[in-house]
Amino acid sequence: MPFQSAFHQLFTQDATIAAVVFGLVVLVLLTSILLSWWRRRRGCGPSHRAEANKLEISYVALLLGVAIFLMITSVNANSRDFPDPPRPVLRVQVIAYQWCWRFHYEGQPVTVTGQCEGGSLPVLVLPVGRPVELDVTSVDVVHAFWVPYLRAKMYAYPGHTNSLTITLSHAGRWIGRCAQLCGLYHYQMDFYLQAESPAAFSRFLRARGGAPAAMTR
Ligand SMILES: [Cu+2]
Repeated sequence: MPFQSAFHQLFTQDATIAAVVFGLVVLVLLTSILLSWWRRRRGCGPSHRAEANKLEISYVALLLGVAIFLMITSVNANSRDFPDPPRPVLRVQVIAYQWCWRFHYEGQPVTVTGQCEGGSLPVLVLPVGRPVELDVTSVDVVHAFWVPYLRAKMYAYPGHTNSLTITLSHAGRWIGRCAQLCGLYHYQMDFYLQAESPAAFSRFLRARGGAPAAMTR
């Protein structure tokens, strides 16, 4: 999925810059502590210099340069046009509520939910290699559907549906979370995304009274 690679690129770049800046700050801090300790040992007190204009201006210029670079690359990535996703073979309604999730397979008598509070998390089972549209909504307050593995997040608003088409490349199981503070038990709003081979996915639907033939094309 093209948006995944755009996000991945930007995230890697930003995380690298953040790590370098953090390293520099720690280095300057440690050097200052060591220098001050060294001066005290030699009997000289702290420096009486009140200003270090050149140093401060270079510091501000460096930070400004980094901020401008981050802004330009972010705006560029955001303004990129991505090709329309392929036509989905399956639509799943992702319904968020305080404080768990419900997944309804459209056109099928299949709805999956769980007990986030008790730790039995709902599992969103999807077929590998097939485009699936996730229609994300909420029945109460604003939540956000977030699967870190997918590099994608979608807000779940009450009375509105946000759609996201994904194609999973291989079988696996990944954690998903609510990424919008939505109340007291927000932290419990986790779920699993599980990708199965189309045959296993058909079995999953059939076991719940679904008709998998309706999905394949
Ligand atoms: Cu939440």
